[in-house]
Amino acid sequence: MEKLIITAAICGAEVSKEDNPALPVSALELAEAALEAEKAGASIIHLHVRDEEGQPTQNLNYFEKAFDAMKEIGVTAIIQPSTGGAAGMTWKERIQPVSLNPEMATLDCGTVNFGEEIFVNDLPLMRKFAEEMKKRNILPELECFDAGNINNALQLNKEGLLSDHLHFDLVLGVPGALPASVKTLLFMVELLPPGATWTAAGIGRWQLPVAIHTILMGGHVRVGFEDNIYYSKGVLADSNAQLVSRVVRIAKETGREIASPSEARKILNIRKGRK
Ligand code: KMH
Ligand code: ZN
Repeated sequence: MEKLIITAAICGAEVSKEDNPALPVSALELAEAALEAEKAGASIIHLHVRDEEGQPTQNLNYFEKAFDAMKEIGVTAIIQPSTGGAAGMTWKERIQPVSLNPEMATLDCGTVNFGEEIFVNDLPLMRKFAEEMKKRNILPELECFDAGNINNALQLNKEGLLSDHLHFDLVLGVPGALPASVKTLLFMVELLPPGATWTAAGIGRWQLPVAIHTILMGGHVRVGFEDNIYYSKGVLADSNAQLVSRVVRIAKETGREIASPSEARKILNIRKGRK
């Protein structure tokens, strides 16, 4: 099996310090959390940013500050900004971090109910994101919250809007979208085209079981506070790195080695020339 790429989704847009005081929000906190997660075994940092009030924002300045802080303290992992932002943001707000020419960025592949809200990703919006990423040689991580989202990604691919290598993130357990279970994970994976790589992320209490099954199935794993703030039932996680470390321990016990950032770049076919 390929070495395991671990993505640390360190902040997200939906949780707050009230939910877990260890949530990183400032540029420095994000950078420190990223470095700690990388040292624990993460090779991708999925990045959302917050303003001074801790509210989600897609403002370029905040992304720039977080990128700079990460570079400054020695983060070498792939920094993957979100273009999803928070439900309700316009596409113009959401697309801002793409102009930093990151190696990767998320590309959300369909409209879904997202808790009490609707996360809007129609095909014309998806095309705009895909075109901009293609132009800038950014590898999109194709975020799929439900089975139909995979079809949308394949439609973009048919239209020539994606890169040669397709990389999916199967996000299972968002309230309103596809629930997490071994059956739904398998169902999603079987819909993927040959040659594609995939990561899976389970929301809330599904983070750990999805990670365990994914390790055994040969996929890659995403953990972190964006998707889950607990270490175990009723016990808050101390840090994103703590969640990454557990995945590393489990993977090693099963004989699956952990990919370094440069190995992750090779697996994902991230070409030189990206920032
Ligand atoms: N916060 C969610 C509404 C992404 O990063 O691209 C969307 C999200 C996906 O987190
Ligand atoms: Zn996200």
